[in-house]
Amino acid sequence: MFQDQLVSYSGVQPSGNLTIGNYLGAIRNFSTYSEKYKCFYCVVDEHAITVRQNPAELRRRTYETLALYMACGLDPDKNTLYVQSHVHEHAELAWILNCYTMFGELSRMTQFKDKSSKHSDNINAGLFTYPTLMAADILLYQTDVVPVGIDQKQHVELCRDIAERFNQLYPCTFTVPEPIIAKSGMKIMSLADPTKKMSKSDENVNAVVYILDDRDTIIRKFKRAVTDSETCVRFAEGKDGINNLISIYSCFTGKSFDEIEKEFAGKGYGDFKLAVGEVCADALSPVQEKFRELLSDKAALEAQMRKGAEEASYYARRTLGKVQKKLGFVKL
Ligand code: ATP
Ligand code: LTN
Repeated sequence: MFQDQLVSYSGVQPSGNLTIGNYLGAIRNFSTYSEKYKCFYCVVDEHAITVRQNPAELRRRTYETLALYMACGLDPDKNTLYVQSHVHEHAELAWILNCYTMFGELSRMTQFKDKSSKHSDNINAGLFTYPTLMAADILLYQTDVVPVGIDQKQHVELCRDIAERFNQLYPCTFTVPEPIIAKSGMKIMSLADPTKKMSKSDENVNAVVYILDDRDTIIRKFKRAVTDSETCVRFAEGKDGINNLISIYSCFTGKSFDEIEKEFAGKGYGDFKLAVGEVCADALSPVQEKFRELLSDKAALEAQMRKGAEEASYYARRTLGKVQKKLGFVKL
């Protein structure tokens, strides 16, 4: 909390084209906090380099991610939208928090285990200490709530542990944040392997629906989604593919699982897949249109980045100054 205002904070890596998992699990929910909270939403480019990135693509995706935040309804006058590397306090606080985070804690992070097995040729120290940089992001802004998909819950919990440990040694330094995980859309699964999370860095483009995919591509990808050998549309254990499609349909239409089962009673998987594709394409179409308009004006996006960085720096500077003082760093 900053000056009696509750704070919401989240981030997305510009590490690939954003997916409907990013949209339904995270970005779509961000704007619901704008009225009640002071909101900070960051494009976390420093996190993205824990995996090798092509510089030109990273730069392009940083602009695109900011434009998508805005296209998904985040008003830059009501939310602080900015790029992580523009606020140097993130990296500085991350170093300090590294000294208050245990090797064993970081070793238990499932994202580290997943990513180090996926990138076995590049298990760098940044990949290992990724969660302390994320904790720095969150704690710099005295954050109360962190809206994320369920895959990030473990990182937010570690952030809480770090904050509590720090507060015990140096009282009242940080607000201890809570993860907020939306009931629907918390984990959208891959269309090719519905036991795996849909992820923007998946090499199989057919496994993933991107926010910017055109209508025909979206419909084709849903048509090809892996399901099972039954024909009846119902949510049940072991039917991961259909369960995932029901969840997606529910997220886009607001209908309950029961209502969906009734709507498709007597119809086959083909009809259902087409309907999922159509509601998804309909929902994304206005986002895509706004995105194109925003991306065509790079100077305006840069002005937006500058404004966001200035706003964020003001808060980040205050918290970092407080931390440095508590630690005993000499202030000149
Ligand atoms: P990468 O493939 O590079 O690891 P990612 O697709 O997992 O990326 P992130 O940038 O790590 O995306 O995540 C941004 C936000 O989107 C986070 O809050 C994360 O929890 C959420 N998110 C990512 N994938 C999904 C998904 N499949 N379902 C629901 N939420 C998701
Ligand atoms: N680790 C997150 C992205 C992220 C984030 C954050 C989310 C970086 N910093 C702070 C919430 C709060 C991810 O991979 N999705």
